[in-house]
Amino acid sequence: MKKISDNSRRKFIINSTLGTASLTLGFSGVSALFEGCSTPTHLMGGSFVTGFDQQPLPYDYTALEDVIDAKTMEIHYSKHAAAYSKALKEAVSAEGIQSETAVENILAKISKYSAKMRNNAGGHYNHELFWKSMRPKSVANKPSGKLLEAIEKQFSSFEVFKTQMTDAGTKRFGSGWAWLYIDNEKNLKIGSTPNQDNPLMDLSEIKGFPLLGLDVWEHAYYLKYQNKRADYINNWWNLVNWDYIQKRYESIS
Ligand code: MN3
Repeated sequence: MKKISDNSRRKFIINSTLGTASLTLGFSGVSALFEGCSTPTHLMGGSFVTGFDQQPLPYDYTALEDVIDAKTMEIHYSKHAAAYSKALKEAVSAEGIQSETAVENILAKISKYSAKMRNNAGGHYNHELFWKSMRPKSVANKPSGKLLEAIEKQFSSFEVFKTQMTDAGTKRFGSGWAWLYIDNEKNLKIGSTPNQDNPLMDLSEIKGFPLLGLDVWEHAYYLKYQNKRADYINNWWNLVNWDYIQKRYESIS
């Protein structure tokens, strides 16, 4: 990792756009964006920095059809998630936050901001992660390498891990998310949050860096699964893009 003095690093970040900073400085530079926040800086991974705009969906609305129908994907991405991004930008403007600020940086201090900021910074971040965390259905879908080793060490097996995260999603009362995240001691953990909260938020009961998030709001599954959230979750495991989750893990471990 390239060493950059604290002073020049801060100066560079102040003077540069978020995109340039994350591309040029990698992990150490992005970490500096979070200095002074309650969330540990070492947990903030490399190029995994989120801006305020929605990124293009990495596949067609029909691509996940076996598990999530195209209509649900279209409404979820183009209505629900788009609305979070739009409202986040309104909240950012209302609170005078600079346009190059990382969403992660806002989440780390979310207790200082409005409910509108909390709901929409969380909603935007969570969905940007969610879309990238999926890909068209593949059989025998599981992680490998260092992430698989860490999962097996922490949860005894991949199957036990899946059961526990499925449980976290199924039992979340009302709307929210289930998470695989890394806590402040760099241990893998499973947990859930209500509404659009996530482990990056300073006021969250579970704290750390999210690796994988599962949306269990009814808007994510109701057209195809109605009240059967457990069926949605069981099928959803076939969609997880473990290559991407492994990259997130490797960027901070
Ligand atoms: Mn959603």
